[in-house]
Amino acid sequence: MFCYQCEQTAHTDSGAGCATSKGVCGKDEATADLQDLLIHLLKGIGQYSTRLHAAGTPDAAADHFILFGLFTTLTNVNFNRARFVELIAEAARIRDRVRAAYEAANPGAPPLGGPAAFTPATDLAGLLKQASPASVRAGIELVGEDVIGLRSLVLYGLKGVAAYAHHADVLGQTSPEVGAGIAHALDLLASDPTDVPVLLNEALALGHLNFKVMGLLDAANTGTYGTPQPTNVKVTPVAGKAILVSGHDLKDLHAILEAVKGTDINVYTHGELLPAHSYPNLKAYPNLAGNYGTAWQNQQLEFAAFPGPIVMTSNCLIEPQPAYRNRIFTAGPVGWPGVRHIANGDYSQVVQAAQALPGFPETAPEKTILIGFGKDAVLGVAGKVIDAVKSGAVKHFFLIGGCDGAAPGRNYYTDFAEKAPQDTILLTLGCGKFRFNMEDHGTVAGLPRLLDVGQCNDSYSAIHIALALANAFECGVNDLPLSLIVSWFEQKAAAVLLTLLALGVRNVRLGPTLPAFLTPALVGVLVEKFGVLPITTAEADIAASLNRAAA
Ligand code: SF4
Ligand code: SF3
Repeated sequence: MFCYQCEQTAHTDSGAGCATSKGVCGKDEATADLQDLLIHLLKGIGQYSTRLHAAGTPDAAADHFILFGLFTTLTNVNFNRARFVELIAEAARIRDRVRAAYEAANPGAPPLGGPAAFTPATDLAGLLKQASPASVRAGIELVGEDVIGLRSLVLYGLKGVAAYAHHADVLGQTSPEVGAGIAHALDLLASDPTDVPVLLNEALALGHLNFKVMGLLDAANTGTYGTPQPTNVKVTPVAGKAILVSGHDLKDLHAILEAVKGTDINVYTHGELLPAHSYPNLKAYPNLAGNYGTAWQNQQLEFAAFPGPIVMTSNCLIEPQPAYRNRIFTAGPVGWPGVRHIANGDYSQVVQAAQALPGFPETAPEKTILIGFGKDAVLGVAGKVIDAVKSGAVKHFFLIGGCDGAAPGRNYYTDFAEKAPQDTILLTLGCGKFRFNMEDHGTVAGLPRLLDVGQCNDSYSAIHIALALANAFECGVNDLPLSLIVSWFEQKAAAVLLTLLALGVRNVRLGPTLPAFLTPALVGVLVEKFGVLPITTAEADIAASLNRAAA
C-alpha cells in the first residue's frame, strides 16, 4: 500500500505516505490496494469514454459510475474491501461495454492499451497480486518524484471534482461536459504522462471544470431545497427519540425527514450537514430539531454519546467504535465492514432503530447559532456591505474555509478567527468552521461578523460572492480587501484549490501543512505562478493580509 492523498498522511524517516499495513485514517492495506485497482479500471473506462464523448455518443451510465467509483476512494469514505471487489467487477463490465461501443463505431481501430486492456482477477487474493503496478508511485524510478507528484495532484483534484459532481448528479444535475472532462483526465492519467506543462494544464482544466460542477451542485441544492436563508439553528438537544445525520448529502437527509414524518423522532445534523437547516424545503420539516456535535475528527466521542442511530451520507467516516457500531449506518459511497448500508434510500430500519433507542432524556438549555449566508443572502445585503467598506467601517474580509482535522497546527484557524480585528468580516465554509462557529463574533456595521456560507460543497457560493464584490468595486478579486485562508484535509479541498488557481485567485494561504505529494519543485511553481502561501502564525498572517490590502 502507498497513499499520500490527505493531509494526515504518515510522516516517517523514509518520507511522507501511509505505506505500512494501515493508513492513519484506518484504511487497511488490502482496501488501499483495491482502491488503486478500481482507479486503474476507471482510467480504462475513461480511455473509451473520452472517445465516445468526442464522437457525441457518451455512455451516461458509465459517466455516473465513474463519479461514484472515484468518490468511494476519497479519504474517510469507504473502508469495505468486499465492496471494492464488487466495484472492480462492475468497473470491468462497464469497461467492456464502452469498449464494445467504441469498437462497433470504429471497426478495425487498433485496441487501446494500458488500463483499457487490463483484466482484473475475480477474487480478492488474485486482485491483491495485481495491485502493485496500479499504485500512484508505480514507475517513480523512471519518471521521478515531481512527475508522480503532479500526476497525484491531477488524480486527487479529479477525485474531488467527481465527488462534487456525484452530489449534483444524485439530484439530477449533470452535463455531458462534466462527463467528458472527467473522462479526459482519466484518459490522460492512463497514458502515464510525463510532460510537466501537460499535467499542469490538466490540473487547471480540472479547476475550471470543478467551478462548473460546483455551479451545477449549487443549482441542484437550491433548485431542490430552495435558496438558503439566514437561520438560527439550535445546537442543543431536546428531549426525545433522535437520529443523527452526518456527511454532506442533502438528499439522504431529506429522505430521512420524510421517513420520520408523523413520528416524534427528532433529526439532528452533524458536521457538514449543518447548512441543511438554512434550506427552506428542509427546515420546513418539524422533525429537523437542530445540530449536534462538531467536525468529523470528534465523531468517535460525539457518536458514542448520541442516544440514537447515526447515518453517514458521505465523508468523513472514521472507525466506528464498539459503543455505537451496531447503531451507525452508511449510505451512498460510504462503507465500513460490518456496518449496515442503506443502498436504496429506504430509511425505515433507521427509524426502527431510533424508536428502540432511548433518545435524549431531557432538553438542554437552548443555544443557537446563525447560519445561512450563501451567495443570495450575502448579495441580498450587498449594498450594506459595499457602504460599510466605503465608509471604512469594514476594513477587510477573511474567508476562513475548508476542512477540519486532528493536526494540532489547526489551532491556527481558531486563533485566526479570534484575533481578526473587529472591523473585519469572517466568511466561512466547510467543516473547519467548527473551531470557531459556536462563539459569538459580534456585529460590524449592522452585519454579523461571522457569515457561514455553508458546506465545502458551497465554495461556489463563496467564489460567486467574491466575484460580485469585485464587480461592485470595479476591481479584480485579487484587488479586493479579501484574504483566503484555506484549510485542506482531503481531495474535495484539492479540487477547490485548483478552482481558485484556475480562476487566477492569488495569495491563498494554505495549511495546516502543504500536501505531501507536492514536491519542493511543485511548491515552487505554486508559489511563483499563483502566489500560494503556506500559513505561518495567525498574528503574522493577519498583519500581512491587512498590510497587503493597505499597500
Ligand atoms: Fe493515509 Fe490519508 Fe491515504 Fe488514509 S487517506 S491512507 S490517512 S494518506
Ligand atoms: Fe470536512 Fe471531511 Fe473536508 Fe466538507 S467533512 S470539508 S474534511
